Amino acid sequence: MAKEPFVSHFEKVIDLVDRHERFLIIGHVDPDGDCIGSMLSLALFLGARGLEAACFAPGDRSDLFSKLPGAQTICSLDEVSKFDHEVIFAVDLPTVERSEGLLKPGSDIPIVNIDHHPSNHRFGTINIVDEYAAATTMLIFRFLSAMAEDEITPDIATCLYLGILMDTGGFRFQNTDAETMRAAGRLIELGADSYTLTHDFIYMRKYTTLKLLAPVLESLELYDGGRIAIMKITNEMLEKTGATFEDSEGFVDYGAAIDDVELVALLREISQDRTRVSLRSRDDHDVASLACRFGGGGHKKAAGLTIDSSISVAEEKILSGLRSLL
Ligand SMILES: [Mn+2]
Repeated sequence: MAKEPFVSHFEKVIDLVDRHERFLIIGHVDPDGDCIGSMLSLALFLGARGLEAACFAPGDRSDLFSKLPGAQTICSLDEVSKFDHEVIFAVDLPTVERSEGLLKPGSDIPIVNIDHHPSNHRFGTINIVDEYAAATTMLIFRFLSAMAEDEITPDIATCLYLGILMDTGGFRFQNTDAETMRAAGRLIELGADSYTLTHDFIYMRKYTTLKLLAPVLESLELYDGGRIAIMKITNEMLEKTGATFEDSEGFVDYGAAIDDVELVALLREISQDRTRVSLRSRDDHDVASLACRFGGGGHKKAAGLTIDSSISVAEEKILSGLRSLL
């Protein structure tokens, strides 16, 4: 956590909440558990105050999220385009790109930018950005606690806990520090069901996920004496197994689990001339810097990007990019 505790920022946001009634909450493309947890916890908190909150994140998301409390506040682009919001919360969202034109920095509508990506562009009217926070929900939790901890219901605690759980990989990643565990403990006291969330979001795998895992592991190749691992998901694999790309959440970590592997890339064929790449780093290599070279972003140890070329051309580009990091 940053030394600056954002107290003065929180006061400004509390003032915004007190003076307005309609809030749009925007997350990043293909929202993950932290993004969804951030959006829903805020929406539930505002909703319980009699305020209107609508959530939107572009792209795809796991069906699993639809059973979370507050999931009904997630809207389509069509719905949010008609929503006459007065304030925007951008959560777990490092840049305004791919916000479907909803985020217009410099317009009359204030933007509260709450995020933990080091690559965050600080595009908000108020920026609560702390790259040392394990999850964006850690920052939302701090904000809601500053506003009114007694208004954090078990449903809100559940959504906040989910963000921490997912972004720490079930409390296994390096970002799992004492403050993360203290926050998780407090959220359990406030009603988050740790066992059920861990079971549903960390342990459980769909049948199609396991079917897809087989060819993806088969595709794994090691380079540079085993220091680099590259895995692939092709459309053919998805068709054969009946899986979707969302079923592959976490697959990249299998590559990182191999002894001696320092860098991992998982390439996903989107079309014949478009490839999505997830990167992971062990040790000290900065994959966010590589992702940025291709117009992507993320964290030092986990980043993503899209390349406008076929999966085989993308593989060559990424392999040489990863080699440049060694
Ligand atoms: Mn996050």
